[in-house]
Amino acid sequence: MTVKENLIKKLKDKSAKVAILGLGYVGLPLAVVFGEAGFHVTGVDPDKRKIDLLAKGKSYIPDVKTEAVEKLVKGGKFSATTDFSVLKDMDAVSICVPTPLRQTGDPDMSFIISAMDELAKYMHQGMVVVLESTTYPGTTRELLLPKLGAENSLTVGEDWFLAFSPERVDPGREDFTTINTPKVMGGITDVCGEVAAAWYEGAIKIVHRVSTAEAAEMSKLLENTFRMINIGLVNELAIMCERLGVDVWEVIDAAATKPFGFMKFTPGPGLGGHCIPIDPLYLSWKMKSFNYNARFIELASEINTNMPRYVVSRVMEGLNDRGKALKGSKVLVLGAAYKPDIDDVRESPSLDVIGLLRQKGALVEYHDPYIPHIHHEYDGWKMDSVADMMKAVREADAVVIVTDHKVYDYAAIIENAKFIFDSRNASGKVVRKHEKVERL
Ligand code: SAJ
Repeated sequence: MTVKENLIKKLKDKSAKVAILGLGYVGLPLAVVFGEAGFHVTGVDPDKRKIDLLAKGKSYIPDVKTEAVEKLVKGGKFSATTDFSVLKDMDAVSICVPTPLRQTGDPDMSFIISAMDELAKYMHQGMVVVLESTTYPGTTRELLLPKLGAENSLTVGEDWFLAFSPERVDPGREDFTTINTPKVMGGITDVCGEVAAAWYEGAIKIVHRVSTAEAAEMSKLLENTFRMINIGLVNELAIMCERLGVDVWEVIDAAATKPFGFMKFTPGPGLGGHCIPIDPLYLSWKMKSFNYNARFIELASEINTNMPRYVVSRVMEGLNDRGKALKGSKVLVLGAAYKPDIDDVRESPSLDVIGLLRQKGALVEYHDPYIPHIHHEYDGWKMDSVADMMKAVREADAVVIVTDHKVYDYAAIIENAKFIFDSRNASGKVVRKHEKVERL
């Protein structure tokens, strides 16, 4: 029996030992899905707090139920450790580590490199490795292949197998989760793709094969670049409509009545999250090495990045129309999270809006039911969410709706506020037009 045949047999009968490197919002759900499919799973993460919680059978990821972790831990199907040496006994390893941007806007590959350097120490014949972290096309072949294979005198596609499979976890989503979201899989060689697909098919409903790791890497970037560019389009449309004196929300709702050939996106104060504002820049960065300027991405990113400044300019105009300068005015920002009804503040445009308001001398407070404290990573300021939101609404010269959390009573906010700038059309759910309210 060849190395490949032996490994495929172990993957199909679930005797293969599985390891997940990185136990965050991607890795932990994946570990649970593989464990519940019958594999023995070992999670590896340098964060001892995570490991200690998992050892007690507790989940720290809202999408992963503690009961699911507890059952797997008690059943001996899942354990977690900070010790990478467990990898010497593993057959199948999935790498689910962050790929953020550096402050310079370039890809930060440090998490992938450190996971890869650890794994390289324990590589052996008969392993399959799948990278899930969103990254630029070529990462799997240019970075992981030489480090994990050649340096260990292992021949890929014969002694070991390497593939890329983009993560598609949307935190908080309940209709599509790890197990029922189709999974794209592309190998360094066709055999690599076959082995990696055989592994994932044992746990995930639909595995969609592509011919190379690069095709899989690129498909993920298309998914999120598509969103970023279309959001940039409607953000620019909002600016054009304001100049034209046309209601952009009415225009978008009208266009969305078209039952085909149109997909609704809505303008906002900018792009937040750890995917949409970041993933496309991995592609444009890579294309620079081919002397190709990804103009769509650059332009959309420029428009989206400018939206916080545009929102502040609109607040300034609204106060001016009411005889007030922004400087010295009390401004309450509603919402710090990057999108409604979640507690994630990563890359949130709220932080930029608040920072710009502070720079212009406004007396700024914020409220977010999910986020009690915020701080600006580069500017260094810190703030606490106000305790009495409605009191702050009454006292503010301007209320800026930046994140349209469902829990807010927008009718009461309109009633108690002097002036509202609404960057999400949250007030539109209550009233189309109101003399106190201006919208993007
Ligand atoms: N946004 C807009 N207008 C829109 C949609 C989004 O301004 O029409 C803003 C949001 O407020 C947020 C940012 O863009 O600040 C990103 O929003 P998002 O809805 O794309 O949410 P994310 O960042 O959680 O994106 C994730 C992605 N999932 C993965 O990468 C696996 C994305 O591919 C999903 O399509 C998206 O969730 C989703 O559909 O919820």
